[in-house]
Amino acid sequence: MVITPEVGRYLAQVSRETGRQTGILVDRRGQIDKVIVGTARGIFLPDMSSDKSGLARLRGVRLIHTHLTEEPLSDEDLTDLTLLRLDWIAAIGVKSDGEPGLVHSAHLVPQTADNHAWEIGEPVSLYDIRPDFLETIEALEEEFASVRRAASPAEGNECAILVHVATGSYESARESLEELGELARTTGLVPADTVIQKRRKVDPRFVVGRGKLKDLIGLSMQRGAEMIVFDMNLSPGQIRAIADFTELKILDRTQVILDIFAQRATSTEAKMQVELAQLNYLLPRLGERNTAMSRLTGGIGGRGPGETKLEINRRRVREKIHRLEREIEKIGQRRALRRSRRKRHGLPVISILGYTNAGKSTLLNSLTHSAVRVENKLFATLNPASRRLRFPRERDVIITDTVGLIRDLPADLMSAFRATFEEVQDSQLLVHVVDIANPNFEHRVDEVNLILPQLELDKKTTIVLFNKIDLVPAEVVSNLCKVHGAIPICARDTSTFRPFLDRVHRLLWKEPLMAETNFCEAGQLQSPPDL
Ligand SMILES: Nc1nc2c(ncn2[C@@H]2O[C@H](COP(=O)(O)OP(=O)(O)OP(=O)(O)O)[C@@H](O)[C@H]2O)c(=O)[nH]1
Ligand SMILES: [Mg+2]
Repeated sequence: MVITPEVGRYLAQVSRETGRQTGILVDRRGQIDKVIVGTARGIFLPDMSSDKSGLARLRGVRLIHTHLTEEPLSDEDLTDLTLLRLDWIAAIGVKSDGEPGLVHSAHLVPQTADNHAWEIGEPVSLYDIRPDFLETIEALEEEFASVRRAASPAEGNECAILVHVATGSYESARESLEELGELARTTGLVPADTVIQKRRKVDPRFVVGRGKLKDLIGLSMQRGAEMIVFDMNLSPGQIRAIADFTELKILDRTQVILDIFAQRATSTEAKMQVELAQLNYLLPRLGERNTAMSRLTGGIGGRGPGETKLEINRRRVREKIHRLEREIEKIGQRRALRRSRRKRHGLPVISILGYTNAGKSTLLNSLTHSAVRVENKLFATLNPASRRLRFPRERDVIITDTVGLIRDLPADLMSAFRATFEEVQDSQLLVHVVDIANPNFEHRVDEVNLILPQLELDKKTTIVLFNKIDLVPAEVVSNLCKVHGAIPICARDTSTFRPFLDRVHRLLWKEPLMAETNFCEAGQLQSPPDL
């Protein structure tokens, strides 16, 4: 039984006598967990955040309360239902003689056509409430579980709702969300839904308004998501406030990018750099003990920086940061030594850089017949690779591949990876690779041009390469190249390299590539032993 008529009648009588709403929270076994006395208009539920039944699941508790004027469920009632993920909410109307009237009720539902998180039942008399309550709730739980399973097919893949708070245009919001979706998928999350909220100003506490947060909780329930990823960087306070309010795991863009880097890092140096960035990100977020913190430090799929699985505290994190900084500096010194050895060889250095996934490593591989990791994934390269390339007349150059750049590169990562870009500062020539098959390539060019000054690379001679021309109609390519002063290439096809290599040759040795050099056919490019 949802509620026995005796208890219902008793609640109604008490309410009539006191002139206040009264309610009970009942668990699945039918035990009354709490009794609550409200005001004439409403009822305030106790804080239940400590007895969580698990994210994105029903709480296992139903609320049965009274309404003095037999009014239907209020907005506050429906908010309680969603926020607390109650099994069921019912309002027993109280007649003037203290007898129970109609019972209004609602429960949460997975995906509905009209996108409401709840379903409101027909009002019935207390004596007509369906007796098969438990079965209904169990069936509902099963439905929620199957939504969750459908949303994240692989074990361990967490489902997330992606949220963009748009203070600018809708177009740029969509573009940015698309990229966040790519980032999320790269890190192993399954984007279950995306939400764009237009706001004049970001709410300083909750980023979006409380009403929107409530919708997000409903949506996450419906989609089986246990996590919300914000397409921006959140302050520690914002993450805490939102996580406390929603009881969901809250991530921001920085965390997603850090997680990708953490998964990608293979060399000791890259691992240390990423861990340093993660710890720097974490430090200001380690506050007082707080439920939001465990969600926060847990990272994605339980991955966090090295030691977070153990007991963490600020002092230990600080110590670790100092240790890492010292070690990274030592590696930097060794790198400097290598650099100076190269300088003694007097070889010119060409650095390839550009937005992530533009085709930088593919270009390096094709130029030097090497096998640097190429992947249709973001941040495939974390360890910059250098190779030697021989031009005619035994003219050798060093070609260096770099870590991909991205919009709003987290500051902590930026400083961690600054060292790898130091090498690039020695280069005579920069090659900026652009994936023109990406519809947003122009914005990406702008983003890279914004980052270059931060890496002190904006004064260098730069060749802009428009890559992946095999995916774009030829006349579009030639127009775009004219407008942007770029050179077209297909990084996978060395036969397209001639104009590019000719430009390199002119810039480095002030003379064109010899006409007779059949330089561009595969096999003609030489790559002598590496340094
Ligand atoms: N169709 C086509 N695909 C290309 C071309 N160049 C690269 N790709 C593909 O683009 C994807 C990314 O290539 P990468 O060379 O890994 O790109 P990257 O710039 O090094 O990327 P990160 O290291 O992740 O920053 C891979 O799937 C490549 O096969 C091209 O000219 N044409
Ligand atoms: Mg790469």
